[in-house]
Amino acid sequence: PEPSTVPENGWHCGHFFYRFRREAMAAPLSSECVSQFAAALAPSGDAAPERLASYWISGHGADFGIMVMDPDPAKVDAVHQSLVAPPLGQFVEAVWSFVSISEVSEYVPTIERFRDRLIAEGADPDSDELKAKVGAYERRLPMMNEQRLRPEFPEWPAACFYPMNKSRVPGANWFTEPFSSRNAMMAEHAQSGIAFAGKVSQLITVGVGLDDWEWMVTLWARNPDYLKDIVYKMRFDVASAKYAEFGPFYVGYRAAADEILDHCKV
Ligand code: 76R
Repeated sequence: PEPSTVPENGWHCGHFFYRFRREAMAAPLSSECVSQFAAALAPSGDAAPERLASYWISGHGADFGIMVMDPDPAKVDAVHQSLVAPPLGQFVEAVWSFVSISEVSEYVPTIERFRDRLIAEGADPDSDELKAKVGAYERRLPMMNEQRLRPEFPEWPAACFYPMNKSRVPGANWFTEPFSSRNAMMAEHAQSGIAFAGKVSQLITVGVGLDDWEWMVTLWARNPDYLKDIVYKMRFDVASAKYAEFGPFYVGYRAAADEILDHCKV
């Protein structure tokens, strides 16, 4: 392929978390800094990434966070650079970030595997019912893959972000398990997830080769209850109970630039 910074399939994804350096502020942010903040979170024209959402973050770990996606890695990083450029930059400090790319996981059933699974669950291979289910999946799959690769960000109020690995310790090494058993564990995992349809929307982006953890988990929820409910439920799935390792959790609430500044009293 031609050398390029644009992934062949997915989009670049950046999660950035910041604190306001109140210790460097003698007074509230100047109107110049406020404008810079607002402009950084609402880039326009050529600078506008395909997706950008901002959140105020609960707890002391960060004051606010942003999530950005675009085919061009420079457009994703430019949002961060616009926040930390002078003069605002002396008052804004990045505390954590994660670099990843969207993809369609190898465990997303192909049409063939979807059909095989229904048969394994007892469906009659020649039945009209099976054909109808496979047909419906075949029609939905392109849309579902579009949401995995180039997701719309739901406008829901609550969101939670955390990185994870699958363990490589003796007795629980995910990467030495055969595909068939990983696939079965991920099918159980997906069943748990589907129970939250309409309540939680998730995006799994990949950090392997790009950052310190293997995956970045983004959960958007209609209500924060569902964040704790889904993560708790999944703790009992073998894929998580036996193999998952987690990094820092950030929980936040959707907020525009002015709402973040208001909330943070800067
Ligand atoms: O993408 C799909 O919907 C297909 C099924 C599916 C896959 C392949 C799926 C469904 N997930 C997949 C892969 Mn998931 N997911 C997580 C977490 O906290 C924890 O214990 C785990 C963090 C949550 C909350 C979650 C939610 N998922 C993965 C992968 C592996 C990627 C790889 O190896 O390629 C990870 C690390 C991961 C982690 N998952 C779902 C959900 C939800 C809500 C669903 C159902 C989505 C739906 O409605 O279809």
